[in-house]
Amino acid sequence: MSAPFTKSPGWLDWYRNPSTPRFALPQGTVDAHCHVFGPGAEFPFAPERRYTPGDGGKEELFALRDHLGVSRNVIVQATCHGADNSAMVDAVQASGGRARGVATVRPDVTDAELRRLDEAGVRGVRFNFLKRLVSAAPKDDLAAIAEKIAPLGWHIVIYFEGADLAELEGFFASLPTPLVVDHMGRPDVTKPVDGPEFARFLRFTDRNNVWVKVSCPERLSLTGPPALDGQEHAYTDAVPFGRRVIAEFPDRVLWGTDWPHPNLTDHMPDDGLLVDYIPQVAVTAEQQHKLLVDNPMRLYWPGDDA
Ligand code: 0GY
Repeated sequence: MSAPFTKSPGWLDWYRNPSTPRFALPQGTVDAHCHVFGPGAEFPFAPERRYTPGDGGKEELFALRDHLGVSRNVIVQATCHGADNSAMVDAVQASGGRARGVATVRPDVTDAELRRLDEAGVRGVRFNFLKRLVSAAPKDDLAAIAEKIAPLGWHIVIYFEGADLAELEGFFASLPTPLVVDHMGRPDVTKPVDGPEFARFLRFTDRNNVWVKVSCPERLSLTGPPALDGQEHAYTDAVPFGRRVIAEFPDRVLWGTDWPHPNLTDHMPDDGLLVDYIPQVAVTAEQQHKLLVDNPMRLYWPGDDA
């Protein structure tokens, strides 16, 4: 069956033959930020979507997991599926307990639906503030969702651009659950790591209920991936930001691949090289173990052994 969807013009598909990482991930590593796209023929993309991706289904995600040496995944609802969580939930349920989910829900979601999602393995909702991805949701609606999910012990994943934190942080501070920030709050990595914008982000993070994904150097970087001539390190301009967050908040950082990497326009990362990026920012074995195993296990599989 072929997908009844046409990919957005210029869409870059995920990298088919990722290299084997040179960095050996610790046993029990969690990829705490990835998605599934469809397949569109089975799980149609949402009418309100801002992009139409190529398919990237659960079998391919699980194959990448095994290839990289990852143990578990956190599958975050992608905006191309709107608030229809079927593809994400199907993947979580097919994982045999090795995946958790983060959903998108509307303010009128019922308690019965939330319980169903919880039983399926969902542990949070995502609030997205990127105008190119979603129409702005009224803050009252988001607050209503937050009140509904808080009793389940879930958290809220927040996705915003660094420059928007000043306007949003009062609202974030009012939310009643732990917060998990996507991609380090998307700093402008051409600005100094010691500058006022990132200082604001670090201050915001300096409270106990905020976690940070040290993810997506490929999305933040302007210097880009390693050259084909074998340059040793990738995404060097993002490194100081990742290092700083991990050094300051070693017990509340998470890592993820972001596979299948939506909306990249200039290159598609080799996921093996994204793993090799990790020791550039988590520079000790202790930092690496917290980032990759201890922290995500505490948030998504509390009480379980890695
Ligand atoms: C990411 C980043 C992006 C897209 C989405 O759900 C999504 O569509 O998250 C983006 O375009 O920056 O985290 O995958």
